[in-house]
Amino acid sequence: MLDAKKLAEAMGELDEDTVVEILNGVMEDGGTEAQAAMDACQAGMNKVGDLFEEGEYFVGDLIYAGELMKQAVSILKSGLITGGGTAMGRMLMCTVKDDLHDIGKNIVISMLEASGFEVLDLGIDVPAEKIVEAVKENDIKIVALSGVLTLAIDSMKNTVDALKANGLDDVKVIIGGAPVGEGTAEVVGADAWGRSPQDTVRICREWAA
Ligand code: B12
Repeated sequence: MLDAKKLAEAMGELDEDTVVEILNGVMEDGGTEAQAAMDACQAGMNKVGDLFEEGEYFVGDLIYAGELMKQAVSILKSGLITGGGTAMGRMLMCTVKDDLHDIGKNIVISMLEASGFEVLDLGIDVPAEKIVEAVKENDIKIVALSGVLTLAIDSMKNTVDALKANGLDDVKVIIGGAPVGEGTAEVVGADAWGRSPQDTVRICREWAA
């Protein structure tokens, strides 16, 4: 049985041994609690963010936290994957300009791929023009934009504006990441927003159907 509180605390304290031990235990038990474990890891990451803001952690700790989270995702991956691997077509995803965070993006991409999408991953810090170019070149109909910094909202808006300015109004855009919430899609001009990888999969599958 997963001890979510202990896992979140271990993640927040960057206690790699305990995190890995708990996660391996979850997978040895069949992986049914993989999503709950992922949520606990994310709660731990929030703690890391708080400690960084309070001046207790430094950028080195954020980098270490990022590596630990990547390790967590790789251990839990097969348990997070939801069924439905029929071919859903190609889409594009990236982290928007000026934002270098990619852990959330990579989790979302793993889930999209597991649900049958072929995802063109443009990486991090991607300017609007590069997204427009890739959409045109690859005849993309769905774009997913990720961003964790508050300033990512501006970059998302610039991207949607650039798509429209290039006549790509029929391209569906979904946005997500920590600063994105109710009402952000409207501000940005996106078609939808999502809180989780599961939201992204559900919405993109509806669009691709
Ligand atoms: C790890 C980390 C880093 C690592 C990133 C490593 C990497 N490869 O990504 C490094 C060290 C590089 C880093 C750098 C910085 N960081 Co940082 N970082 C974090 C930290 C601790 C965790 C982020 C994370 O990975 N979370 C876990 C993932 C899984 O969550 P997520 O990204 O939100 O994604 C989930 C959902 O949002 C959703 N989702 C994500 N994308 C999408 C997309 C769609 C379409 C949908 C539907 C859903 C969706 O699904 C995901 C899975 O559930 C956060 C603190 C926090 N509480 O988040 C700070 C944080 C984001 N960082 C912060 C800051 C300030 C910085 C720096 C400026 C620090 C500095 N002084 O240099 C730099 C900025 C660099 C830049 N230009 O981007 C601030 C941002 C403040 C703000 N509001 O703008 C935070 C909040 C810390 C804090 N509390 O101060 N950081």
